[in-house]
Amino acid sequence: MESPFYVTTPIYYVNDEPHLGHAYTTILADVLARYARLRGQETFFLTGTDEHGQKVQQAAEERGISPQAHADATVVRFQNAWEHLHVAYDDFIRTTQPRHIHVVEAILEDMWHRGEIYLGEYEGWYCVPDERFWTEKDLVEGNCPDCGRPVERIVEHNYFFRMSRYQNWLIAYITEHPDFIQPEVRRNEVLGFLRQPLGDLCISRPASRLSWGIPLPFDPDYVTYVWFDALINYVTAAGYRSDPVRFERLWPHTLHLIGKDILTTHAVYWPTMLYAAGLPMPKTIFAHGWWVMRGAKMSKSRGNVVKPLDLAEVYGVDAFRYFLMRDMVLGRDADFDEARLLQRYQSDLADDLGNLLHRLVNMTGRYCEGRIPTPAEFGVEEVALSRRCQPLAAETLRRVEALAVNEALGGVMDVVREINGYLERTAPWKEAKAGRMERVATILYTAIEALRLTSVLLHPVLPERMAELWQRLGWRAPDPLRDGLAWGVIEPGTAVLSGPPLFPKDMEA
Ligand code: ME8
Repeated sequence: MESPFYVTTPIYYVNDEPHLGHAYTTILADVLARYARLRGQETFFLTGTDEHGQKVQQAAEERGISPQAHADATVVRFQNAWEHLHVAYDDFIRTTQPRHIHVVEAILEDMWHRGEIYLGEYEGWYCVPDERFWTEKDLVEGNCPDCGRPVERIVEHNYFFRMSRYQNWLIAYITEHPDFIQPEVRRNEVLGFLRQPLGDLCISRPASRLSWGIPLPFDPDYVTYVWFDALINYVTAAGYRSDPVRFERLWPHTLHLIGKDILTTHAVYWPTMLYAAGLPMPKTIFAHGWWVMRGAKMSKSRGNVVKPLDLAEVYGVDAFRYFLMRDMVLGRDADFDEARLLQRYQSDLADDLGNLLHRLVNMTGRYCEGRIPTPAEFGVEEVALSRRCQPLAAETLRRVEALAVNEALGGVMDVVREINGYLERTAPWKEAKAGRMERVATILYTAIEALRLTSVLLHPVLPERMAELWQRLGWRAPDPLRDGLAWGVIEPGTAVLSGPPLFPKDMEA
């Protein structure tokens, strides 16, 4: 039995409009989940929204509505965006849901009773828009080091989690589990951070200043710090305290996908919180790079935010997904360049893949009465192509498992190009002219079967376009889809369908 696969995205601030960065992490999680399902693993893919905190409270006040009403109105932007981008999550968690609030309360209560939380005094520089305290030395010219805006001096009583206790444990755990924080550059960054003394974590905010949060069960004058609340979403949705059997089965196989901007919260706060709560660790925390524009991080203040839905509108949703997956080496930053998207679209999708289908359907129409032909004897070329195809599924799934999605896609597209090369060399149109129809049948069958196999391996990235391709080939994809990963699956005799190009070239007009 394959182990289960549990993948999470960060839960996004409900106030934000979905942008390219959100879309990237979410599509990546979707692609990994779809490949895991293809492998036959029990798969659970979670995304959601982070709905408490100052920013939501402020935005609601500005609109003159309750924070909950504000969250209810804005969450749909994420839900609609994911639906539009063909994201098939299994669960969407909102931190304002009772199921989550119960778990946060239970964890706080338990940690309070076991002395993991104490009341102390907090003094520091607070950045209101970022909802974060900074120390004197963090400040850049007296301003918030993150957003550059002015900070306020605040002294107050607050509750603290004894995070400092777990510094040595965490260093040892990270060192002994090389898969825990990935990629290596991020693991080293965390270990570097842990060379400084680790303080305790302030986990409350006075309700007088911030009321939009989960009240501490042992002191209702305080609400839970938004990160302490938000991180817990991952265990809530996996069934912690509601379905212990499922939780035990899934949790040790968790992959948290995050952007590198939220590494410390996930790689330092979260593991120590889990450890203090007596819970096991997730398998991997993977921090991917940023999409940047000419070297600069996209941000609203810089005015260089890419709206994913606008791009998907122009190039088609699946092509947009393909570009994001093909062009980012996981872990590194990638420059977002629309010219590159266009180039990928035209060469990989329109020329290599779409055109191949078009040619095969046309030739099947012309030479084989529009039906998938029965092959005769395989020659050297056919044996070579089928040998190239047979290990492709295992190779692709292995690369995806190692989180090398761009390489996996590169490998499949190499085979698509080889099918084109095979057709050029075997030239079925010449064989037809010479009246060697058995040879035509063998060539078309082999090329169609090879294309069908590659299409199953591209389906996690191009779900809608590949379903369309199957229709054109008259192929009814089996359930489970993995049965379609074998060689020799397509049935001779099925009618093919001609239609408009899979990836039209005049879309930018
Ligand atoms: O941080 N390139 O939510 P958030 C790639 N609520 N990915 C990017 C990106 C970019 N330019 N910009 C953003 C939060 N992202 C918290 C998370 S989790 C318990 C709480 C992605 O709405 C990336 O995944 O600010 C990043 O981690 C996430 O958006 C931040 O989303």
